[in-house]
Amino acid sequence: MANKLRDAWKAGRKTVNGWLSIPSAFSAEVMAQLGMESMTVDLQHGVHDYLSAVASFQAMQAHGPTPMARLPWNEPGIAGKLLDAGAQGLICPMVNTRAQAEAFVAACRYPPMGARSNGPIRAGLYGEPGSYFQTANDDILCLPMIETREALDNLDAILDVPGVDGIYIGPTDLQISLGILPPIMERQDQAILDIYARLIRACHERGKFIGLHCTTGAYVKQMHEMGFDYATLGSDLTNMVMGARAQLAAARG
Ligand code: 3PY
Ligand code: MG
Repeated sequence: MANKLRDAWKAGRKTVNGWLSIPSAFSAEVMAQLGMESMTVDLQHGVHDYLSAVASFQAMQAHGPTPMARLPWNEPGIAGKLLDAGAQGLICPMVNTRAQAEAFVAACRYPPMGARSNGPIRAGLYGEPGSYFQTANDDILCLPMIETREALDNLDAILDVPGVDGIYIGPTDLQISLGILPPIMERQDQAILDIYARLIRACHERGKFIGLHCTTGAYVKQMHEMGFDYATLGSDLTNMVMGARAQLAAARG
């Protein structure tokens, strides 16, 4: 089975990623029918646990976004469980060194590329019956997060790890690490945009993909135009709050 998201990026198509923080299959289903190319269940700062993540993968399946998850941390146990449950891409927070990137890749790939254990209990339902093991190492997207000064310093070493498909920027942790305070998701400061430009160049020189976390459609568009392959459009939670707040303000006149 191919990964539609990887195919889109290879073809040069910019994609929008949905972000699920609310531990509800219904929320996942409603988000999934909006037409975003991928949908990421957040087990780090989102309220999801393993079972709500599984239910969210089930709920989004009919609508076809590529199912992804953000790990709570760089830990192979939960990485394997989320892949077995059907995640076709993992985003891993706080990958700061080559060794940490190698550990993350090892958790996502079957031997000889990695050390993932075999047992795709739900993932095996996707694609041709019995084909999962043959294609998983090529299909699964392995996306370490670059969100510290240390990760910027080790960027080349992280990107050069075989099996790293690309990176995902955590704008607020990156700013905290760099001392650019207060942390703001959609900064326009030239210093930050210059870092983003350098990261885009480093990824694209190697044929790797790059995305980041955003809150608004306007910033997603700006980041796509800047060269990002994918960008996250807020979350189910932030979109709910922003929509409700705007309508409440309109109602109160
Ligand atoms: C950050 O801003 O650090 C993030 O991880 C966004 O998800
Ligand atoms: Mg972060």
